Amino acid sequence: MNFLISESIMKNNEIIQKIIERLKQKPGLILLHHNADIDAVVSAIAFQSAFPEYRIGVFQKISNLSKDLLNYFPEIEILHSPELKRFKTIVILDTSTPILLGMSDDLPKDIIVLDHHMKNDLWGTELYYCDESKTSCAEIIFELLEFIEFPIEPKIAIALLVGILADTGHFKYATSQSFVNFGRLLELSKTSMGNILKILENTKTPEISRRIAHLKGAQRLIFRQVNKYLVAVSRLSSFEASMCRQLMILGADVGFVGAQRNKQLQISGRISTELVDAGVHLGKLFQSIGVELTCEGGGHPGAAGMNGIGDVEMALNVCVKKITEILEEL
Ligand SMILES: [Mn+2]
Repeated sequence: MNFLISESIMKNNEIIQKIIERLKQKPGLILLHHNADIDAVVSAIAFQSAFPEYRIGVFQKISNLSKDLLNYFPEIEILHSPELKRFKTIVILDTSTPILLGMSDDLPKDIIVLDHHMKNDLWGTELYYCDESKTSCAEIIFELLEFIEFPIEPKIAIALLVGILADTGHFKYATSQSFVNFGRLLELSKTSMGNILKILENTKTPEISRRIAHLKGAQRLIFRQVNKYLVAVSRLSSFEASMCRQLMILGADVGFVGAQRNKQLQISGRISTELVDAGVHLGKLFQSIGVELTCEGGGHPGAAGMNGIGDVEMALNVCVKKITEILEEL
């Protein structure tokens, strides 16, 4: 037994064995959240390398950054709005709740879910492995491949490295285990750190639509000061998560960006690492606001989101009110 095998995999050995058994039923589909980010896409690429009879699918679209990354993996094909019935097994990666799949079809009962966001009971499947201690889904897939002793090719290692780098925010949210995994993958990748950084750097094309969204978001920005903290809020119809990052760059300690799409609301949020270190967990905050507003909320301590039916203006007000209460206590 490999002594480096993740503790979490060992602790959940029973469920992992069941998942491995279920994966034998082919053909299968690897399903990603809509607007699939880099971590989701590289996780799918690595997963597919070990399970070639699985296709990769997404409802709606993958993110623009992921599209750029796929230039490095021209052989990868992504199915758009795949017909679920065609597949015997469905594996959902990097997706914390069903609504994030962006689809209306009913999911089969025995789907497999592999995730690293906040654990919840919305999936209704027994084959749910969620390791919240991981800063990327890429690490979960890496550990799983190691566990089944699948030989990881350099190109797959590169994909996973890019995923870890992206989801840890260039290691800002990395744990010691992320570094262990990163180091081992770097060795397997037979390439340099510089090259990995370059790949991720090249995927950052701020296309004009994104830059226009940022500038509009800046125009509509409002903020308030709570003790020594700055809370900034804006509204856009797209690129909310990206705008949230811009708010942080501008100096906000907390950023919320909301979008209203017909009856649907979507809110992205971020808080500074200082607030995370002080014990604030934005994912948990969104989860509790979600319960109150009958939306689905969740995510990481520092970056999280919420969506559902409702009025975004009202929901943003609730977010600001709740975070203000927290900040006043600090
Ligand atoms: Mn992820």
